[in-house]
Amino acid sequence: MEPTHPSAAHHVLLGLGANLGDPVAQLARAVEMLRTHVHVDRVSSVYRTEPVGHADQPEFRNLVLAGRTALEPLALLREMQRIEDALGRRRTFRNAPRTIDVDLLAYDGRVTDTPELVLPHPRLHLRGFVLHPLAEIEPGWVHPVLHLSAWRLLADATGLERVERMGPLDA
Ligand code: PH2
Ligand code: MG
Ligand code: MG
Repeated sequence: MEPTHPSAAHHVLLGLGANLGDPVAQLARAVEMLRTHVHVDRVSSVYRTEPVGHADQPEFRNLVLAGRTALEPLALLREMQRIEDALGRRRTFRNAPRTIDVDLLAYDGRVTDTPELVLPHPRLHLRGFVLHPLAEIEPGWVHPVLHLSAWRLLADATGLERVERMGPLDA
């Protein structure tokens, strides 16, 4: 097994999405900016996904990355928001189109529910745009509340939005 630096010992899963501007370029830029704070182990393919929630908006491009960080969850969240701001995110309404969205899906096996942060992400097991890329890179990851693997969550999910795998981020 690859040695883990003790200061980057927390396993994290991040979900990224974009549907304004140049979505794939913004995903690539966000992944690069995240490398300052997260040792990135795996990045999924880019997926073209049907918008969930607010239907009348462009298709999304989504990916999931797995890595390790030394930051505590709220400190990581702050850095993620800084990256969203730097890439031109405007906060308008819930589920609005966005140049970039970076969500903390999971942090170690932590389970928490506070106004700032809910872990694991409360809807990750319901969303094809998370489950498909997650099952691609970490099929054996176990949801700490549902106690089901990513692969199982995807296999059992019904009525997911349309999701199409496009290819690697850098291709
Ligand atoms: N993000 C949302 C709401 N709906 N739909 C898709 N396909 N992809 C997303 O990333 C997404 C969404 C809120 O963050
Ligand atoms: Mg989101
Ligand atoms: Mg978000």
